[in-house]
Amino acid sequence: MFRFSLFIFICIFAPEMQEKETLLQHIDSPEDLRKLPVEQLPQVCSELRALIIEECAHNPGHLASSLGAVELTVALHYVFSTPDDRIVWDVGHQAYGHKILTGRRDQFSTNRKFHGIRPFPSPEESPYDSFACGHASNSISAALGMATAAALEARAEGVERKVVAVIGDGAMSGGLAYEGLNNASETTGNLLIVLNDNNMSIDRSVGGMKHYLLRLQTSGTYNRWRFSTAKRLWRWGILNDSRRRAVIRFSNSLKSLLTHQQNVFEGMDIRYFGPTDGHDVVALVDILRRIKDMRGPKLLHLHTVKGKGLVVAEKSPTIWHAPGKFDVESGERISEAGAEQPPKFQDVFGKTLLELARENSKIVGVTPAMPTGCSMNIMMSHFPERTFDVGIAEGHAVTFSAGMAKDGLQPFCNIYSAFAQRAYDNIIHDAALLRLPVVLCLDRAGLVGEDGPTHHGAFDLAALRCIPGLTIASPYDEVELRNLMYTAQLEGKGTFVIRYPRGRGSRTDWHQPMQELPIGRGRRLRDGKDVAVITLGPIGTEAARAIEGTGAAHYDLRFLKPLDEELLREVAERFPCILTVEDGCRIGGMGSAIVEWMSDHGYSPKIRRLGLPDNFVEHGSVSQLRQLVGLDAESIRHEIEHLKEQGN
Ligand SMILES: Cc1ncc(C[n+]2csc(CCOP(=O)(O)OP(=O)(O)O)c2C)c(N)n1
Repeated sequence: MFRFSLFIFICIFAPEMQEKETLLQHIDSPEDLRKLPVEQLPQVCSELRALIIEECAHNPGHLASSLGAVELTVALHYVFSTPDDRIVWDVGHQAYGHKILTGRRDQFSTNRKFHGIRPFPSPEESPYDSFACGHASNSISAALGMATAAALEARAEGVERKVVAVIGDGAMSGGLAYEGLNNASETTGNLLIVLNDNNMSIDRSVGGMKHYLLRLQTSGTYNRWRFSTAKRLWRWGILNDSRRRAVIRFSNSLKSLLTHQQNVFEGMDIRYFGPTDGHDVVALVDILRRIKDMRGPKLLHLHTVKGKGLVVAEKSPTIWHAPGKFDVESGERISEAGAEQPPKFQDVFGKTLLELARENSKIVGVTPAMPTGCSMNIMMSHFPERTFDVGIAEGHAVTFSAGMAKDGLQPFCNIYSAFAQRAYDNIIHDAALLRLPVVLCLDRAGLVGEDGPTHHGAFDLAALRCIPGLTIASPYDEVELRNLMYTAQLEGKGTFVIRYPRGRGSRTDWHQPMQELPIGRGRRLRDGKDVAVITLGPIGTEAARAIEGTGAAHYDLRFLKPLDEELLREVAERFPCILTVEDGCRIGGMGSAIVEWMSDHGYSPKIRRLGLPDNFVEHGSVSQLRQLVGLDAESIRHEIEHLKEQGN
């Protein structure tokens, strides 16, 4: 079925695109798009969709979300005067069409590649990218800030730019979005929130808002009547800014009465339009034109289909959220070769959690919207009642876990390291302060590769190290990950952080019986002289390659907190030079902890610290980025040799 539909799609569009001139070829900026008659927009959408599919097949990225937002993207750039009017994309993973229409068509083949265009919109790349993207649910707050700036500026200059936030129903589950909505009701600026509702996050959307949005219906006739009446009242001078809110409130109450339905957005004094079909580009242009000059906060609710236009993606949007390479003709995903590869850390986490949950009935799993991404879906399929996807809500995930821990359960809360930044106070105040037994597993710690600076798990070690009472560990390999997970769920271990990276580990024999590890104890992996290399976590395997043949010793610290003082004393007394290697920021991380310990205990060996630099590391493959920041085996070896020379 899929092959057939893809075949039809390619038959219709691909030959046309090869042989005929396309409209897209002539669109170098939204200015060019705006010169086209509205009737040609469906063709632009088809071409845009075909180009996104074609490129993502070879150069993987966030496919399904971008396919679902094609018509919306075209309509927004057609109606609004971008870049002067602002579009703020939430996450920005749906913005490939936006990139292509805003002067990056020819560079789109470099999307996400080292030195290529960025994975998410960024004002550093284009004036059309109005704000930082990557972490969910910030668009409403940022757009409200811009609308406020525009309103204040307009008082001085007389022209007011329009600001549009585009947010998915998944991102709408994040607390920050509600904070933005709550505050938005106050604005007199021209703010439009477009709710791109496809009933999907990466996995299925969850929670009350999802059910609410599914039920929300309004009358088209009523909306049309309200548009024209409001316009007339403005023209006659009856409606003005000071009366606007009272009139909106009155009309919202009338609407609730007529539709027998409360509308949560209208309850917050935000004008609500929709829900409407987000794939009818001509109708979208019409509605945007009609609402774009209305001042104050308004929300346009669109129904879209994630993966629209690619049948297999429409059917399995979770897999096709970021499917990797695929064959355009057959539609089959191209899997990595080699049967005997070590597993991904996330899968070892997922399978081990299930094993532990079978033995320990107090174990529960919590994920903020990443059940597939962190492999908690494995436990979820066996113990649905003990596994919780809480939506894109990292802070809540931690506090919710802490609540369960307080009353006797043993939560494993898994959050990507970079997204856990959102939960900093929750970790301190709600978990660590009471030493509650929450096991916080930080997936995607360290360099993550193509997703770039917003997604590198760079800061967790430095940020968490100063929190009293936490245990912080990182496994050298998959077997160690299992042992740490086993240890963390034993009685009396308090709040326990385990960080591990994206991607595969180093062992195919990972499925070993689990054993308890002594808290705060590292190990010597290799003895040597002159230089001691101390590593934390799987970056140690890269260091082990570098150490080969240099004569240096290798210690795996295993726990950043508490520090293994015996190990550090041995190193201080036996080695004149120490090299520390960590896959996290140099400032404040493991190297800093060791420098502090040495200083506090009266030792003064020569110490070199390797880690992530004091700048946001760009995107590229992990191996390219390791070379860039000096964390590849060759750079590490070079540092060892350099230290040896200095020590002699
Ligand atoms: C703070 C944060 N948590 C998690 C993620 C991972 N993430 C990226 S996209 C996404 C789903 C977004 O769903 P939605 O907003 O509905 O957009 P859709 O992909 O459905 O178009 C998630 C959970 C993130 N980017 N930021």
